[in-house]
Amino acid sequence: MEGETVSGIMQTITSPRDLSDLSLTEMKQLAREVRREIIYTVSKNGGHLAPNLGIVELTLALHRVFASPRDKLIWDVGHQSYAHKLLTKRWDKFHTLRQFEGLSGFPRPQESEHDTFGTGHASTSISAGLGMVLARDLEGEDYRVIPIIGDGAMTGGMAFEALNHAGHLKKNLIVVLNDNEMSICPNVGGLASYFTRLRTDPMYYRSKDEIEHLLRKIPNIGHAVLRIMERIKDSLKYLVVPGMFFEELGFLYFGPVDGHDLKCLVDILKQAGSAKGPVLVHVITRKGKGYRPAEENADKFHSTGPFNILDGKSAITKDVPTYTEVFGKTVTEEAAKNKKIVAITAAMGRGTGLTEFSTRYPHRFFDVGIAEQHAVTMAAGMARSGYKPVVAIYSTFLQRAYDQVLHDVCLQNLPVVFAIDRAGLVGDDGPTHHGLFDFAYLRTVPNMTLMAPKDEDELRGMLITALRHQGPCAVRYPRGAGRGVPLDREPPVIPVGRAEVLSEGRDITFIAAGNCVSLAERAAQTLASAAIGASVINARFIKPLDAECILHYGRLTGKVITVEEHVLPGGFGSAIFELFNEHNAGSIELARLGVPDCFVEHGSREQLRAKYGLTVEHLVNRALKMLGAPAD
Ligand SMILES: Cc1ncc(C[n+]2csc(CCOP(=O)(O)OP(=O)(O)O)c2C)c(N)n1
Repeated sequence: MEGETVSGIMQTITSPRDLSDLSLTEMKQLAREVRREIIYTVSKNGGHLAPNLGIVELTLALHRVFASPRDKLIWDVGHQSYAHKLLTKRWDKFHTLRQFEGLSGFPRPQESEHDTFGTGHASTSISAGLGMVLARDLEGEDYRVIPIIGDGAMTGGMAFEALNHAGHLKKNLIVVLNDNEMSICPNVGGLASYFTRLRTDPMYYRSKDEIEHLLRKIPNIGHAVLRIMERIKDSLKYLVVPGMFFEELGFLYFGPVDGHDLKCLVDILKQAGSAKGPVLVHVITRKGKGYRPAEENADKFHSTGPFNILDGKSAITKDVPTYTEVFGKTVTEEAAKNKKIVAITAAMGRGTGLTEFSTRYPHRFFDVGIAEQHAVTMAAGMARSGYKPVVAIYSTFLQRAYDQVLHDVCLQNLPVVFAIDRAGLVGDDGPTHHGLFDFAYLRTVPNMTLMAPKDEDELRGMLITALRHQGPCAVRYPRGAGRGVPLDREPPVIPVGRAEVLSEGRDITFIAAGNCVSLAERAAQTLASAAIGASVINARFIKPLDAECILHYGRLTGKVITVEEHVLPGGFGSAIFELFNEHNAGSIELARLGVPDCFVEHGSREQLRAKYGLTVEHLVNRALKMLGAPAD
């Protein structure tokens, strides 16, 4: 099928400039071709289906009106950039989307000159755009800068900070708001309600120009009214101008416009392109547009694995629960026993496994929007007031709330539980989404207790431990299915700072963190068949470390290999190194296995683990090398 769909209009597009030669009918045909290609490729490779289907016409219109790469399109989050990729000379590689060494699922400047700014985390586009605008003006150049941001991403604090600044600077900037009423799940907050009012009140469905135009048409009266309108501008504005909020910030507001009507889109973008100062174009789109299963289940199809095109059913069968599911179930069970437990998510209720909690305990569930910083400080406030907040955030997104973790939670030693999902290598979403830095950024903060479970049953125990603990506690666990271990026993509370010795051997010690424990166990088994005795320690706590146990086995064997799915600088192995250093145990030979000091690309987790030496074979070879034996 690769290349098979390169037919029709798409074949004639060698550069986005070619779009300006197309008739409206041809543009519509092109939109159909682009949609078909996206549906087909995502059904095979997985990816962000619904956001991309919703933005096809808008992408076509943007490329028709603006001259990329001279004009800068900046895709907020960047998960909706598939149509942009297809129109910017990447059609032939599109079948490699999200695959190892293939096209990224997000904009990457290394991939194309049309990807002007790398994205993956939400709410950055307006700040980045404003930076480009300032550079442009300092250079005396005149290209257009166009951040495209969703209504979900607009709930992030950074977006507000940037709007506030841009309105003040009054420089030419065109912000396109792609409003589909959805974040991953339905969007939340006052801003979302405001957008709904803009969308639904027919009174609002007129642009300011349109109103002026209409008034001018009325002989005599029209001009007089316009003059009065100027005088009582502000009060009248509240009545007839829709985007008052943006206007107050200093933006000229255009819209709302139907985001699937190519002609209207092109017209309004042209107007916006010639306006002076910052403008905001409010575009209404439908998430999942053109593929019924995605339209009906936009949250499920926000990001999907491979699926069957005919019925939208997942092509992946699974019988082992994911870590996420086990977390969700456990926290819901615990909430039944302890009414002080509340759950907080930053727009990732489904992704973090909190759906059941939200239906069972709607008053104790808080979706704050894409606002990780606010989520953490809000949790601190609730903890201060006697509650037990569980803040469930992906490892990569918690990076954004580092100061809130440090200054608002840990400094006051507040009992907030951080459930850190998608830790380690996440696979096909790539460098913006791998959770490879959390040991480093959390273990340096005083008062923090940091755990990583070896399997999904231990996750339950750690969660219960964290819920009983009287200070900040973080449990970090990986994406995907657990190890399939039994989950029938009552999970025990784990003594804080106590590691688990899984096997004893006198030749070498593996000390592993989280999901790398199983690698160490299998490596020890392989070594045993060569009469080499390896001790295997499941660290369980990254902080505080079980110093006694680790030093004992380190001294016993004299050789230690640490294993972690995390970057080596500042990671778990570094913590062990510091421990040995503090206890004058520097004579213990130490090798640290993990991800080197680099950003890891996208690919399957197996491919990435193989590339970065996180395989049983690699562990065995490293042990043999340390023991002076010839490696395979
Ligand atoms: C800082 C951050 N937190 C969470 C996410 C996860 N995330 C990816 S897309 C998305 C929803 C974005 O909604 P919107 O901007 O409206 O775009 P849509 O998918 O609806 O087109 C979220 C929460 C993220 N990318 N970045």
